[in-house]
Amino acid sequence: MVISSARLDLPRSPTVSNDVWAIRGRVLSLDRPLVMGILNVTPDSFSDGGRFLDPARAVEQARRMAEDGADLIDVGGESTRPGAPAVSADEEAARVVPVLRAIKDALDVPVSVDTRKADVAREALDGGADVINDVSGLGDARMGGIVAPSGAGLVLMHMRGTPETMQRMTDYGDVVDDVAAELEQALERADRAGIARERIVLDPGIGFAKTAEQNLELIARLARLERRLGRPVLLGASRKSFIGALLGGVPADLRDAGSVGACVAGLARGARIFRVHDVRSTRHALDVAHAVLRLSPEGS
Ligand code: HH2
Repeated sequence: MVISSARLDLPRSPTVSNDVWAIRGRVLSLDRPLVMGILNVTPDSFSDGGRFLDPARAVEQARRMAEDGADLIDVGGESTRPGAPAVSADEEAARVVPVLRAIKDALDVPVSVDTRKADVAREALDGGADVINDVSGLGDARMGGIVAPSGAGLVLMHMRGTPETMQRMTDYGDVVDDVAAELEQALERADRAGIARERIVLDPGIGFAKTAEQNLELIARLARLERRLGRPVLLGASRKSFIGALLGGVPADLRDAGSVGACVAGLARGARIFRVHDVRSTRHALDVAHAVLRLSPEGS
C-alpha cells in the first residue's frame, strides 16, 4: 500500500519506524501484510521456469498479479534453486531488463529485481527498479555502492555459499540466532555503504542453506529476527521443497495451499512481506488472517 509518493532522503537514525519501507520515492506502509508476486524470467526456475521469458507475457502476468493484490512484482533472471548453474551478468541482465522496462511502462506497481550481481543491479536501477532483492545479503562487494545512491529499497536475505554448495552448509548452533547474527553482518555492510535502515527489509532465506526442520523453526521464531535486528521480515516460502516434504512429496505445482499455510503461520509469528507465486489466494488468506490476528486474544 503506497501512503506517500514524496521523494525521501531519510537519515539513518535510532528512531527508525518498523512500520514503513522506503523504496525509491515511495513509502510502503506495513500496517497490513504486503504481497510480492514472483515473476521468474528464467528457463529453469523450479516452478515457473520458461513461462515468462517474453516481455509481453511477463507484463500480462505482472498485470494479473497486480490485479490480484500484489504490492510489488519481483522479477528474477537467475534460478537460485539448490544446484542451479551460475548465469553470467550479461545473460541475466538481458533476461531481466527488457521485462522490467516493459512492466514499468505498462503498470504503476513497484518492481523489485532479484539479483546477487552488482552489474545486473546497476542496469536494473537504470531501468527503473524500485527494490533490489539480494539473496546474498550484499555478498557482491560492489552491490552496496550501487544501491546506495539510487534510493531503492533493499531485501537482505540470508544464505551461505552458492546455490550449488548451500545445501552442504546447514550446520548451525541455534539456527535463528545464527541467521540473525549473519543478517546483522549484512546490515553492517549496508550501513557502511550508506543505505538507510528504512530502505531495508530482512529475509531468513527459507530453503537457502537450511534443512526442512530449520525452515520450520525459522518460520516459527521469525519475530525474534525483527526484535533483534529492528527491521521487518520478508518470508519466501512459496512452493519450496519443505512444503512438498510435509505434504507427502507433492510436486511444486500442487504446493500453493501449503504455501498459503506457511504465509498465515508466518504472519502469526511476525512476518510482514510475503514473496509468493499464487498472489490471489495469499492476498485473501493474509487479509482475513490479519483482520483476526490484529485483535487481542483477550477481547477489549
Ligand atoms: N527464494 C527464491 C528466489 N529469490 N528472494 C527472497 N528475498 N527470498 C526468497 O525466499 C527467495 C528469493 C527461490 O525461489 P523461486 O524464485 O521461486 O525459484 P528459482 O530460484 O528457481 O527461480
